[in-house]
Amino acid sequence: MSPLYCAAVDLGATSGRVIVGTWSDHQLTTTEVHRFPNAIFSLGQHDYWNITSLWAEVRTGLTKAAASLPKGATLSSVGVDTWGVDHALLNDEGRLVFPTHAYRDARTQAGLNSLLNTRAALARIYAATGIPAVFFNSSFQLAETVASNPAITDLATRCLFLPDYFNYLLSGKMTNGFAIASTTQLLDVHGDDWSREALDYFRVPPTWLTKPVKTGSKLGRVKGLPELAKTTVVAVPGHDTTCAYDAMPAAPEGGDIFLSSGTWSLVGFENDAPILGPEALAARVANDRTGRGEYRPLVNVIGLWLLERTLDAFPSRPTKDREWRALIKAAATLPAPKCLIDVADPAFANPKSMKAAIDAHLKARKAKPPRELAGYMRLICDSLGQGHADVIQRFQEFSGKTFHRVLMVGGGAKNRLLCQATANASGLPVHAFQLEGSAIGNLANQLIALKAVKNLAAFRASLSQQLKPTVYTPAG
Ligand code: LFR
Repeated sequence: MSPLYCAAVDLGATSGRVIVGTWSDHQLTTTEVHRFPNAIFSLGQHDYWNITSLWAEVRTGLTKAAASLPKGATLSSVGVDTWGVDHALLNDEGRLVFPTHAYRDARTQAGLNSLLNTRAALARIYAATGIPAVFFNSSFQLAETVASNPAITDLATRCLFLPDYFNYLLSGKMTNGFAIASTTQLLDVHGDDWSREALDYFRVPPTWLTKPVKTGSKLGRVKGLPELAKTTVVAVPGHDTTCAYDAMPAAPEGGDIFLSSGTWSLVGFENDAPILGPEALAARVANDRTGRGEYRPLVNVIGLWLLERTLDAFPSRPTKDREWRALIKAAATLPAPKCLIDVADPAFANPKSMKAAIDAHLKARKAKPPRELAGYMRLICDSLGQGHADVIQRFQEFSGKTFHRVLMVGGGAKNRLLCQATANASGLPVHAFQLEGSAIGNLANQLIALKAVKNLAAFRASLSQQLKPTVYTPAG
């Protein structure tokens, strides 16, 4: 059979990429054809995404993707995944009628506090949606938009989450995708449609949303890019974390806990049922869903955002691979910090200076801040390792499962200090895979939709044969 070519558009909060997947002889090979930085920008009191420039980068990437193919070959399909929760408000013509805020904007604080302070409502919304009250939820964002701009309910007729919006720009079709819908705190945790109760509580007009479509739906051919005129837009799980989890070379018999380590550390697993109740709510368990509708309980641990933002305070921050390796080596030779930071402290969500926030946190615990960058690196890796282990422990208690391995993907899987700290704190071997998890999961879902691969289990089996992890065994 001749090879099949697909393009994955994978947009993250700090960088985006377009990757071409070639499926040939039951194996996937990938080529990154375009990579670009992404960042939140502030205007006045608020934080936004630059949607126009992201769209320009997507177009550039797809043009490069088409140009990278052998003569006469075409891209069969394209799929888009992005970070969760953020969205675009549109009118019927598809015009943007409100700026696209970034989820770290502090505008949600008042709504969040009000829900956190009303115990009965908090429990009710968790029971209805399976999503805990976290500052970035689309629910709080939309509630704030409606409350502070009441005219928006006349101006906007549709709410598309970011992967839905890019799917629309590509195909001309407005849909809400299932996986991304499950990140909003507005989807019914027991069903496959929106939760009337949550929409009412947050005052989100139900007409803004349509019943979410599952992964694999074909949205039509790409419009406006002549090189891709024959390419089909496939609704993949629009949420990057869902795609990354789909790319986990998991054992078919279970026993694996997943860690997608990037800006966030996303610790979770696949389960037959949601994990609900007061303890799960207190532990901030988010019952995200796969693109097929299964449950994927997970906890957001703050992740390498801690490090990314701490580096802002150091002009000598590493940029090249060699410099990163030297920093990790220096951090590894330092003695283990006497006092770790509690990575669940909300003070680390979006401070003006991360270094100052860490120093203040340590001071409050009567501990001394590190003296140099390597010390911060060591402190952050060890503290994140402990944060990962705490979540794994809670998940074992909640689910009654015993996990045997941690499967780790994402940028953090390259950081041996972080991998080892996670193994040590959890007491489980960490299998770290060098793979662009989100893009690979995005491609896997396209191949399944194109019927080149039977199902996810078949894809994972083929990936397991192809990949060799680095294994970190717990010390001691
Ligand atoms: C990771 C991620 C997380 C989500 C966070 C905010 O990129 O998608 O899963 O909780 O971004 O959207």
